[in-house]
Amino acid sequence: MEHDRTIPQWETEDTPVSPARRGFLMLAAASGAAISVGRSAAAFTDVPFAAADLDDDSLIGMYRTILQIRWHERRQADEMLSNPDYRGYNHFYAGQEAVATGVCAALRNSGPREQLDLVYSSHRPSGHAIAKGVDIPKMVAEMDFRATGMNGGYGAEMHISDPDVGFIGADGMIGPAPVIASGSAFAFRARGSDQVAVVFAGDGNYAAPHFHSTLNNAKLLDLPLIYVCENNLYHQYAHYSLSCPHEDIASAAAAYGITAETVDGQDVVQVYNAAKRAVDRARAGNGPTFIEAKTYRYYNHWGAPGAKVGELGAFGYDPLAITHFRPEKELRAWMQRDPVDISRRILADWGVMDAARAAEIEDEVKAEIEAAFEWALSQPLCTPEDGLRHVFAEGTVPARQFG
Ligand SMILES: Cc1ncc(C[n+]2csc(CCOP(=O)(O)OP(=O)(O)O)c2C)c(N)n1
Ligand SMILES: [Mg+2]
Repeated sequence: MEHDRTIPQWETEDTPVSPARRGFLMLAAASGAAISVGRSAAAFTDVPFAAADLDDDSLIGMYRTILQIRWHERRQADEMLSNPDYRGYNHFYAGQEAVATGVCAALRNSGPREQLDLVYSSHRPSGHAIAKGVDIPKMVAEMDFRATGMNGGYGAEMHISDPDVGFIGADGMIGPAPVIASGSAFAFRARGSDQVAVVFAGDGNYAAPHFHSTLNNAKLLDLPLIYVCENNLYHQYAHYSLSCPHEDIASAAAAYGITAETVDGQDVVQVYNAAKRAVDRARAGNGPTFIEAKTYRYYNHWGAPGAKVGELGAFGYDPLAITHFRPEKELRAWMQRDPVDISRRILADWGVMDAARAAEIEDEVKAEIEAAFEWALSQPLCTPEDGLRHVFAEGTVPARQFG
């Protein structure tokens, strides 16, 4: 289907957006005026022609992915709040969906393993996993320690992984993941492969030494590494200004000589554009990129305290908040710039999808997630012995010379 997203004759992919489209983008940016993302909201007006290389199906696919992440979380939060037999848990990603979705839409997520782009995730992994294309029912089963889960049920949230889609996995340690991801990027370069390694890490990673050594080495070796810093303002309960002297963490990356940009993490198109530029740069052998996405999480740091069944987000009470709570009005302001609403509005404006189709897709996603939970929660639980499987190699291992 053709629509007004087609590049007009006087506009090339390199020229800035047309005045009409810029007006729309400014309008979208203005809706975030209550939020202090200052520079990223202003940068909204400067984005080049948006997602020009994506066809309608891919654009709708991004909207669907955002919804899959959202409804998986809402369903899981409800399960945690209402079902005492449910063992699963999560560090919820709701509010940040456009970041994982926009980044992974620019990656190679299927095909032979040796051609896949790799994603290294964090302790907040389910959004990254869904965006990279993992099997959702199997992930849901894994999160509740079911034997048929993605990793046999003994990994659960903090250890989900699926190498078949290039999702290397969650990582409970704050710090090391970027170093490990840069190791993959080094391997790609050494092999002459055009694969790209992506690491998602929070604002809390800034103060870890790994942040700095990773960026230094990535630049020195021109590695095909994309560092996605999800700046959701807090690490657990501490505002990032307590551990980072920069308003934009991207400015720290720039000091290492790395191409760095700050994007509005609530706008999937803006995230996608930045990721696409970064992937093209990496595949062409032109080295690493740092993307700082300004975003916000709707639930508390871990689990569902403060949340209510059937309601999005968690307000106030959190037993883990030993210092202070984030202001409720800050959370409510960010919820006004919801990634689901923003992507729906953009696709409607471009004539890609009308309101009826958008609602239909949301219903399909809800049904898909419901079926995933129904299947997963009927699966057998793993046994204590399962925890010992895959620890030692079985059978005879041929002698191998290392080094
Ligand atoms: C080395 C280490 N120290 C402390 C922790 C406990 N911890 C888990 S998540 C977290 C905060 C991470 O904040 P951020 O990087 O901003 O990610 P976000 O939770 O906001 O997604 C901390 C301190 C840990 N997992 N690893
Ligand atoms: Mg954070």
